[in-house]
Amino acid sequence: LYEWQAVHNGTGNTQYSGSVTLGTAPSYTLTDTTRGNHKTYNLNRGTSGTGTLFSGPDDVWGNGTPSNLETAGADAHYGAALTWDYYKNVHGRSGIRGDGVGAYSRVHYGNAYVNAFWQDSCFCMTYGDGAANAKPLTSIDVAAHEMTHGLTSVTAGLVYSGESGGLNEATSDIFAAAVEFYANNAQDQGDYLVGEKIDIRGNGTPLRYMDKPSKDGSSKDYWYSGIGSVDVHYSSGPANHWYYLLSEGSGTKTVNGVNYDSPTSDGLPVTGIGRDKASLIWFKALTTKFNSSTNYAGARTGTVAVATELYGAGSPEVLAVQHAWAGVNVGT
Ligand code: ASN
Ligand code: ZN
Repeated sequence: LYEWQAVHNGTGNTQYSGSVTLGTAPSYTLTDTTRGNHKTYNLNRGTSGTGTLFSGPDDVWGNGTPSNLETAGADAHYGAALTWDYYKNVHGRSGIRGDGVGAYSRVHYGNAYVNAFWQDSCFCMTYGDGAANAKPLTSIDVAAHEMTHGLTSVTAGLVYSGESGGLNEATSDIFAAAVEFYANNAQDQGDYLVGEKIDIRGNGTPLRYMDKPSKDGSSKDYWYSGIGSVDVHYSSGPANHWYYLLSEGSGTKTVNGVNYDSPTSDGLPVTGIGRDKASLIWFKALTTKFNSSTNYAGARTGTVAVATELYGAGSPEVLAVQHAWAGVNVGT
């Protein structure tokens, strides 16, 4: 009539998030029975297949250093669990497809591979070990970024090129930030930076900045005609910037000890409405308004429509959405 599975809570000694609780299964594997049986596999530097499901004689995973191969598994498993919890508890969505079924994660992809990625074909996300195999790309924000590519794929389906590609990337960065704040992890506090833990540049700076995207040297702060021809990780800039402006407002601000200074293209100030409302507006626009070819103008129309449904025409929230778009040079 029904299957009963013991809920196990293992301990993960992660590299980026300290000691955390992990959903595991008996005798023991990284199988999260309360989150759609999300599993985490060890590719052991291979680049194909699923490798081996992390398993071991005890329910303690990793030791906080990358030389212990379980450590990256613990980080990835934790990031997937947080992302699952965020979508379920904040947006009422159970799993990427909303069907209660987990994806899966693969760590230790390749040798010193400096990237992570989502694939629709396997409904899975994969992480390299980073430079010198010392900085696996398994931080909370990277996990949430990759898993969100799955969500985007099964909802709006934003094509991964041109302006829709920039919006696809921004969606992953926006929820990467939202999940990191939601996690409230003492070792990895929420911020509007992407990849600040994984040292992908080797000089300690983040991969991307949402308050002023051009701080990375490549991303665009403002929309312009032709932005669709730049790499999607740079054309994401205006939408990341919009999310920051809508959440926190323009100008200087310190959040969780990080200093931000967010400009606007028109020089006019934007008053933020808080991250929770900004995230809700983007989630509802993604899942009910956007389609595969939505561009920046369409993102403005869709988010204004959602804010109007949620908060009413002429509400402060609608005005803030409009002002934040104007601040990144989308409409006036
Ligand atoms: N890490 C990259 C991303 O998720 C991989 C890619 O270029 N698609 O955006
Ligand atoms: Zn991405």
